[in-house]
Amino acid sequence: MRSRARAAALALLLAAGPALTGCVSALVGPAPEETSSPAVASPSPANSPAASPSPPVVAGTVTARDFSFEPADFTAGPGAVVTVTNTGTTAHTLTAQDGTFDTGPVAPGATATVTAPGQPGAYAYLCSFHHFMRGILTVS
Ligand SMILES: [Cu+2]
Repeated sequence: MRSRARAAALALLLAAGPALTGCVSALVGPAPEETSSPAVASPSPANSPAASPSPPVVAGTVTARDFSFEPADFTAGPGAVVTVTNTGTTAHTLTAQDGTFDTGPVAPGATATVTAPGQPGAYAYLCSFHHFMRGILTVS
């Protein structure tokens, strides 16, 4: 286990966070769902029409891998839905530190969603299994 080296790599990834924010803005923007994206492939089994009268807009996608989020820092509109895809080989969660949102365990290869808080602000989150996996969801 070369966890020390891994931690160093993670630190580098986190340092790159602000640079990644630009990418997310593009994701979060008004861009209509383009069918060309190979990563989308969402079968959405939980397509319950009775659930919500006005479905919130899709804000973007975060990837949880071993052992970081990409992008770690991202922006979503109030109440927007963020899709979390786990491309790693172990389960991860995307959990607000204040408990506002939580995917619960996301198995390798699985996808989950969280709903961004309705109140603008910066919400720190982490993986409840690996507390060094962290990021910030900015609601604005
Ligand atoms: Cu994790």
